[in-house]
Amino acid sequence: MKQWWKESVFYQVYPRSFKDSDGDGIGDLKGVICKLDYLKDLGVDVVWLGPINKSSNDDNGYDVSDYYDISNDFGTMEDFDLLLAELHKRDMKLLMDLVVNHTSDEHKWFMEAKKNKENPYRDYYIWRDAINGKEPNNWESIFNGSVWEYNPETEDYYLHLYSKKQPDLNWTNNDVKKEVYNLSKFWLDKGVDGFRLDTITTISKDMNFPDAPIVNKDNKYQPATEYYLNRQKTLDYLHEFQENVLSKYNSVTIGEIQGVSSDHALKYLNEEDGVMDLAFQWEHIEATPGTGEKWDEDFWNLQHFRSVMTKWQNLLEGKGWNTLYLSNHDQPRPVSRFGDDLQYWKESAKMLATCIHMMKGTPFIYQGEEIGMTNVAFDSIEDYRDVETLNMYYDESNKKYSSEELLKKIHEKSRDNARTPMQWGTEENAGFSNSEPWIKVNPNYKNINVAEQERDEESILNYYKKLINLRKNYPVIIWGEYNLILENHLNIYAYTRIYKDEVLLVINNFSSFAQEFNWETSKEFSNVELLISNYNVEDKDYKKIELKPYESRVYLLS
Ligand code: TEU
Repeated sequence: MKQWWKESVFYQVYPRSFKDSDGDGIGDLKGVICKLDYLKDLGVDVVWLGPINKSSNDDNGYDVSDYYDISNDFGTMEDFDLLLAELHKRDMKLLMDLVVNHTSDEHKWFMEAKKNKENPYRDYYIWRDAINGKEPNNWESIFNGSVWEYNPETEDYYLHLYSKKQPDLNWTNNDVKKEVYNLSKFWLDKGVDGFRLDTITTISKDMNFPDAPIVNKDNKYQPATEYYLNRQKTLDYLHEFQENVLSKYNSVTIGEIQGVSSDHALKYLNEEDGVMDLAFQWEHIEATPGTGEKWDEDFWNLQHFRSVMTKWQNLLEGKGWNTLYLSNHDQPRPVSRFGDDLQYWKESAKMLATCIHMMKGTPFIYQGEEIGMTNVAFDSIEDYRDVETLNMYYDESNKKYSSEELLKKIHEKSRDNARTPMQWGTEENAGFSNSEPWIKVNPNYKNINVAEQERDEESILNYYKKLINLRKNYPVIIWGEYNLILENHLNIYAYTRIYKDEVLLVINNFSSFAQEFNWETSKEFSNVELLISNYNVEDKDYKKIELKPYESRVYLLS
C-alpha cells in the first residue's frame, strides 16, 4: 500500500541541542526555523521534533506540565505556528512527540491529585498504600530506585516508572483517555502531521502490583517489565485511540515499542488492523540482548544485529513497514558504538548510513548523525545533565563501583552522548549558541561540523545527501524485497533488494580490516551500475571484491 510516510526521510531534532536563536544557551523553535533550508537541502521530508510543551525539565521535556502550551525555553505558540507554516511551505511535514504514559508532577492534574484523596484528579494517577511501612512493592524504576514515591499529603505512594517527577497516568480511567484524545486533536487540528508515541508500550500496568522476582540480590528493587510492558490492554487502549482520534486524520503514528518482540509486532503494525503505522523496535540496538540491562557490558555484534534486522525485514514484508535507525536522543552515537570514531571515522559513518538507508523501510536520521558526530567523554559527573545518567551514578546499589568505573559506563552509554549541541561550525560553542550552552559542546567540533562538511565534497554530510537522493530516484530502494546473502559472514553484511527486474546489491564491511566478498550466484546481469561507495572504486566486478576497511558498495543490477 502506498503511503506518504513510506517514501519519506525523517530527521529527528532534539530541540534543546539543535540551535539557539536567542542566546540563552538552549536551542529553540526559532533556531529550528533558521535551519529549515539546511534540512531541506539534506533531503529531509519530515521533521520529528522532540517534546516542546511546558515542562519541569527533569527529563528534558519528557515531563510535560502543560500539553497546550510551549515551554518558555523554546519560544511561544506563535513561533510554533510559524515553524509549522515554514515547514509546510517547503513541502515538509512535522511529527510531534506525544508523551502520555506520564505527566510532570508539576502538571495541574497532579498538583490537584496529590492534595487529598477526594480530589477529582486523584484517579488520573496510580496510588497505593504502604505495605509494612514500606513501598507497595519492589519494582525498580527505569531510572533507578523504587517506582513508588511517598506523598505526605495523602500518606500513600504514587507510581512513576521513570523519574519521581514523572508520575504515571492511570489509563484505566476513561477521563484520562478523553484528555489524551482532546490534546491530540488540539495539535492535529493545528495541522501537525503525526505523533511519535513516547514509551507507549508501558501505558497498561498489572494493577495488582505483585512483587517482581528477585534477580538482583544487591538491589532493594527489581526489574518488573513483565508487569508493565506490552500488555494486552495496551493494544486495546491504542485501538480506542485509533478509532476516536487518529483514524480521522491523514497523519502518521509511530510508536516507541520497547519490549515488543518480533512475534508480537504484527499486532501493533499490520496494515489491516494494527494500532500504528510505524514503530521503533529496539532489538537491533540492545547492548545485552535479552536482559535489557542498559549499563551492562556491551555485547552488540554484527551477527546479532544482522539477524535482528533480517527478522524484522522479513516479518513486515507485505504486512507492515519498518523504521530504519541507529540513533536517537537516548542512544550513544552510532559511529562511536558500531564503527570507528578515530582512524576510520569517515568511512565507518558512511558505511553505517549505507547499511541502514538501503534497507526496506523509512529512514530516521538523528541530528548530527549526518556529520558523524561522536560520543563525548566528560571527565566529571558535574558535566552530565541526563537524569538517567545522574540517577545511575548516585544510586545506592552502584556504590560498589568506583567513580572511574561508573564514568566509563557513562562514556559508553550515557544519553548525553547524543545530546551535546549540534556542531554547526568552528566558531565559539560550535555555532550552536553565542552564550554558554546548557550542556558542553563536544570538544571535537573544530574538526566535525556542518560548515566544513558543506565545503568538502567527500564529507559524510554530502554522502547522506547522495543516499537520500538515490532513494528518491530508484524505486527499488523504497519497494524492493530484502534478501540476506552471505548469511554467516563474520564481518560483511550484504543483502539484495529485488523489485521488478532490478536487483540492488548492498555490501558493507563492518570491520577495520580488508575482507573478501564472494557472491556465489548463478545469475548474470548485463547492466551493472555502481550507485554509491564510500571509497573511489572503478571496479565493476560485483561477485568478487577485496573490500577495504568499512567499505560499502551499492550496485544496481539488471
Ligand atoms: O524512552 C523510553 C525508555 O524506556 C528510555 O527511557 C530508555 O529506557 C532509556 O532512554 C535508555 O537509555 C522515552 C524517551 O525516548 C526518553 O527520552 C524518555 O526519558 C522516556 O521515554 C520517558 O519519557
